[in-house]
Amino acid sequence: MPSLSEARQRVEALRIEIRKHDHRYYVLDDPLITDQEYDSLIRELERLEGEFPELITPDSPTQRVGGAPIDEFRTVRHTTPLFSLSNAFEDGELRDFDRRVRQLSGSEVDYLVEPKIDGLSVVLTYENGEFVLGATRGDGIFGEDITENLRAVRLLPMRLSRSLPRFVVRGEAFMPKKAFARLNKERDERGEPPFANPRNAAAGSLRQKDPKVTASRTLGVFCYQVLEYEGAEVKTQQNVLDMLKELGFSVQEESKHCQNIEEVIAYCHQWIEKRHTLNYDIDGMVVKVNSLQLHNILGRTAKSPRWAIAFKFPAEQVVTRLREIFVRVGRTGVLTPTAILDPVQVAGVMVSRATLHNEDMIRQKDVRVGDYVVIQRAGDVIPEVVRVLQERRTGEEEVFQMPERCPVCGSKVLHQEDEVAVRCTGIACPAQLKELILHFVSREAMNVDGVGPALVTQLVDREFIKDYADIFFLNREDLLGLERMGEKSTDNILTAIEKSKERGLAPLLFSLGIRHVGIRAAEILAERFGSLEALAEASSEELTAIPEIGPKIAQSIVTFFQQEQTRLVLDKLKKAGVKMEQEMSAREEVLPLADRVFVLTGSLPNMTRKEATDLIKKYGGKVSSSVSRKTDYLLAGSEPGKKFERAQELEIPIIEEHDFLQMVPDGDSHPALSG
Ligand code: 0OX
Repeated sequence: MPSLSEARQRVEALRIEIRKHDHRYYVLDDPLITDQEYDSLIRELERLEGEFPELITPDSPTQRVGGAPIDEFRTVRHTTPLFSLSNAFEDGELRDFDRRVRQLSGSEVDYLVEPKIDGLSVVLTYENGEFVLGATRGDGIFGEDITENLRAVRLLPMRLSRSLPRFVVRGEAFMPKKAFARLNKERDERGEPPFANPRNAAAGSLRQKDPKVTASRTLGVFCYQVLEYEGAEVKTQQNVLDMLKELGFSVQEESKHCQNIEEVIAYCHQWIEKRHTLNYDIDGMVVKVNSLQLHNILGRTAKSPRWAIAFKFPAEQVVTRLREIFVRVGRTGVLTPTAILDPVQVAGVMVSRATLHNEDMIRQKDVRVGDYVVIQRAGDVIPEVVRVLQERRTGEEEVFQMPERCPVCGSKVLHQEDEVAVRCTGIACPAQLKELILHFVSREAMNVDGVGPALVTQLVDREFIKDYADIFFLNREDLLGLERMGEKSTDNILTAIEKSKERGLAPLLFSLGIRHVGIRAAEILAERFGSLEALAEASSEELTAIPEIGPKIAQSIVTFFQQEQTRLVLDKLKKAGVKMEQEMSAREEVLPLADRVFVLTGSLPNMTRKEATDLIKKYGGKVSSSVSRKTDYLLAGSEPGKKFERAQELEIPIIEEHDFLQMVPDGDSHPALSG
């Protein structure tokens, strides 16, 4: 272990290093190191701070996600109202603005021109140099307190480079275009609706009730206006930006000082062409009178300051013909329809494909094959179809049908009612194979130690494995021939594979990758059916009769076992000697309510609270007095109180006495049922 002073030096060096990489990544979009290398810096810092907690400071990059999830955002009244900008769409409007400004100020005027970030306005308050409050703009008078979420924004300083008694600054939060593209791709793959553009994605990320979700999103904030400050006089907007930078904020680097309005106009026009070269969306340029003294003289109208105006860029949408709709299968099995277009230039890039996201979107927009469509680049990254030109239809256009079978492996696809996504149900589908195998070997599933992403990639790419059952037929030579596989690691893996055959029914069921069957459902099913064969025979009715198995899980199980591929793979598992039954002794050992947390409310029809509590405890469960995310069931009687509402809010299963008695072994003969 290093000494305290060695640790302090290293911690400080790491923080500087990490901040430098944040800047390269978020502002310059030019990272110097890989994500893994970045993570290892963070981990090293976390480790040192773990060993020496006295070195933790609130501005450390590790201290970003503090708060627990909240139910509602607190409303905050802004200490200084936040005005919005008036807009100019044409050069003439900029000249009119300049004329007014010069008239009112009685002199020639110079300007500062800044790209206008298309994000959402936030207000940040620092007291004695520490970040204490972050709020959305809201209506300019009242905003929402999103402090905890803003803490998760890496680019935002939690402590200023010098301590000022009170400092309030306004900035724009945004999601970089690449991060937006990545997020929407993941959402498509998970069957979640995509965000329409980076601004919505940034707003959605900052309005998360759980700061951990915000922390998982890539966001930046550029600051541009000081709302409250006491200190040495600052004379111009240029000085404001310099001061913000010096205090540790990120500022947009492309602002320009212009001597007159013609220079302003020329600079704005340059950016109409250049806007797409930035890694974040800008929707115009903000033209500001440079002198802050003039800001006071010019004042404002009811809504906007007279010293600034936004020059808005023309929208970039183009029309082209949609020739075909092609269906791609993602790594989690979601089918994504993609439009194949006659190639056109959009925002400086040749485009020949556009995402249609999902079937619902195609129906909503009534997109047909052969249509003329308006396309635009959402966040300038992935082009999307905005709308159809109905007036150009000839009647020859064809309505698109989502295929009933996976275009990659031919298995049936499943479209569950409350989901937008359509998924392939094949368990040997090449598009999903790597994910399926990684899940199969993971700790809670078959727990095959030593098999990670790098190995799985090699096994699949070399076609040693075509489905997860093939793992059990790997031989020593196969493994030894792979990169970075020595004798010892090969033997360890072979031993782990052999051992996994004895994992038992519940982990096996979980490992199969049946949609919606998590580890808990797998345990319940193993308990009920006792063998894989028995489960494979179960009907939807039998399954839904089990209290915790809803129609969605049931449908997914039934479809799974109906597939030809499933049968082949399960046969192989059986041949390999994988244990597919639950041993009776194991079934009895596990108490039926082991670790389940119950909360009681209201009075039960036939039992006292004490009787119910004793029964829960007898079978391994616990009773808690209040409903939280840790609660598994609310056992509700008549006249339930607040706990009932809380359980509904948290979507915790609410059961009645009758359901409860079904969950315990001697429940059927309990006096409550007979009496
Ligand atoms: C931006 C941006 C927005 C604020 C109130 C008066 C001037 N989205 O990038 N607003 C302002 O300044 C306004 N500057 C900006 N850069």
